[in-house]
Amino acid sequence: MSELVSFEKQGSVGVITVNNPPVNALAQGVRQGLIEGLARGIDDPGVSAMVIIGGGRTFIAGADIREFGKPPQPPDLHSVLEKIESSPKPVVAAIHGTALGGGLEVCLACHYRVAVAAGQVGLPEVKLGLLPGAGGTQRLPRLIGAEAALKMIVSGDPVRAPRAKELGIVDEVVGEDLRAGAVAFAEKLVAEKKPLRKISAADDKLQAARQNPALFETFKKGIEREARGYLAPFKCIEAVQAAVTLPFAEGLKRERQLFQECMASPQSKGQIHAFFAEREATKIPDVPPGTPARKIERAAVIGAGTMGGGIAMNFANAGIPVTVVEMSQEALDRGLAVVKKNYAGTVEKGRLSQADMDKRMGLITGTLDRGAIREADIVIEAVFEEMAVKKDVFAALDKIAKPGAVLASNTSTLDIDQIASATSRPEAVIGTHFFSPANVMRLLELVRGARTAKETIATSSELSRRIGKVWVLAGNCDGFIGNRMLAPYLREAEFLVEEGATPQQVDKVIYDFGFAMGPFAMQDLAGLDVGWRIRKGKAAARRKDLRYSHVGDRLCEQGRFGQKTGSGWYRYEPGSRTPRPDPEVEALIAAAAKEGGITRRQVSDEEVLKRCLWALVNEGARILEEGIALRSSDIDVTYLYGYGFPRYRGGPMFYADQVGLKQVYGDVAAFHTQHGEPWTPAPLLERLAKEGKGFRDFSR
Ligand code: 3H9
Repeated sequence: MSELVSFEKQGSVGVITVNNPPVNALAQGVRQGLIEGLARGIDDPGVSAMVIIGGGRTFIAGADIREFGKPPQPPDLHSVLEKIESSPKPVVAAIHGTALGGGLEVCLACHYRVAVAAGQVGLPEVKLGLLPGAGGTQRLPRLIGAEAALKMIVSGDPVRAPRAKELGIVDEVVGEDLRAGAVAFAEKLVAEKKPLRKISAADDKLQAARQNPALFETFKKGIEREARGYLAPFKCIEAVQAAVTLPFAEGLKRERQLFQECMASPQSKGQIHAFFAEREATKIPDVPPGTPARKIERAAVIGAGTMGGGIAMNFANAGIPVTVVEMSQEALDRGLAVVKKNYAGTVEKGRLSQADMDKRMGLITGTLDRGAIREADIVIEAVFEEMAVKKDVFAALDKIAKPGAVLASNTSTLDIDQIASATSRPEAVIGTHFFSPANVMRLLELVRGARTAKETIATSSELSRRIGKVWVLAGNCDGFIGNRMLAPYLREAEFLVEEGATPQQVDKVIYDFGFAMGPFAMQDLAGLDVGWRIRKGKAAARRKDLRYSHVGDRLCEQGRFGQKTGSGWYRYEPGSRTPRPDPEVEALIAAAAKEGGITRRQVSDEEVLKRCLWALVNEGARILEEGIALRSSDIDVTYLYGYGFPRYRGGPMFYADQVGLKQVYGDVAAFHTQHGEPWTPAPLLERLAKEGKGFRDFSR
């Protein structure tokens, strides 16, 4: 037997256990072991049925993603499944943890499935830019109908065992002792002489879809907006359609073809990169697992503004009591009313029960008394983005907070070391850059100051995990990872419009590339005033010999702060979020260009794309070389989760690697010749390009 799969007899039931930690992925040894285990059960006259179960914390979480792209090693998964389904003795899948992707496909080849109540099943391949490639798109519709299968396969979201039972995926939800429950279930099958249920031979559940051929077009239309730019969701639909229109064997062939198409596309490479990048980001070389961390039982947030309120919701959502401190009753009432309104909106949409909303609101306590933070294990300051204000707050926190508490600043640009210098405990100070709206956006940038203790990092990262954030550790510099890269990106976007592009052209190019929105629509949404305030603070230090676009400042001088004031880079009809081009802005741009001595010209879409993207990448290269980001994939995670970079392109640094750094460097060098100093190629970009390497090859 393969080392990764064991076979044991329990009475007359052969128990085949997969032991490939951490997630029992279907590596070559597991596939081989499953075949061997089955053969033993089939050949042994003392065995009347078999159970396939996962050792450790989960059933099988899918194919081994790390094997993708390598030469395939026999046996392939198809032949394993074929052997399971054609077994003359019943095979029962016993599910705990997660049965995902190829793992669920194994279950679907079994004749019956049982699960513990906390078990989950799903086909998440679409999230990796793929589709279930081992019969999942053919068997699931035959088991639960095409419509329900489409929902699961195209969303990739798992369902819990009780729901899986309702759908018909799971035959029985068993008690905590899964093995005992599954063996008893198998014994009963034998005793009652139940038939071998082969899903591949079933057909009745497909009838509804056959009578409603419009189902697939309607489904496609329904996902068009959300799945814009993605290949895999549409291929998933095609594959399910094949289940309805073709015999099983033909459908399998079609599925395999579509799977290969997805696998060969750059999208799956980008999405698989994103999967591993997100996990890699949590690994901090000098803060290994096991680093002492403080348990967070209570939290406090200073400031009940948009950010403070959103941050408080994160704690309440995770069941952590949180005190929100404000300066005036009015500001506190306003802030808490917004929190309540946000929750009420979610209740209205049916995504939260009233009871849960009440519970969460009950965890949030508002106060004007700063002394109330005494109990908190972490205090997050979320006041005005101004150094003097932040330092005052930290000096006060230092006097009140209990020893060992983490003192965090929610800043998007400011120097964490300076903030920490206002306290007597810089080791407890860390930056927590939440993204707006803080209760929705997944990204959290943790910012490590020069003296931030490992324990502070370990505590903050554990907390990030608890509140469901994807987090990245950044070094301390102006703008950290995300906003430092954003600055040259926005700079180029504004230069491009001065040179002859329009905001709508730039936004369309970036949107069509796959971003959630272009730079101008994004600024209008975020509000132009914050950036303006920051720019004013830095005006004295700005080098007058470098080109500077005044258009953004002029807009703010006219009170055009974006959507919230009804106008910014665009104008907005009352109650509408649709950006409309504004002749007044065009005039402003033309005037600024004239003032700057710029002759306006036709700017190509290609130039727009390259200048915006390579501005990000060139700064990303500096960030990497300086150690502000630990690895290029951390930069990708930041952009995927914080800035709406298209996931199927893997992130800016991965995308640059795909294009080839030689090409990227060539473009940057050409821009440098044309536009001067701001385009000085980052030394790392130049070096890697000349060595024929990519950012992925860089390590410290
Ligand atoms: C597929 O099945 C295709 C088939 O349809 C057709 C084939 C022909 N492979 O997430 P965690 C690693 S496609 C290899 O931190 P959690 C992961 O990188 C697959 N490695 O744990 C990490 O490694 P490290 C469809 C995998 O408890 C470690 O395991 N399946 C795989 O938070 C722990 O992972 C999926 O897409 C894998 N399949 O969450 C499921 N999965 O420690 C993908 C995980 O070195 N997996 N690793 O950083 C997941 O969604 C989560 O990992 C899971 C556990 C929910 C299972």
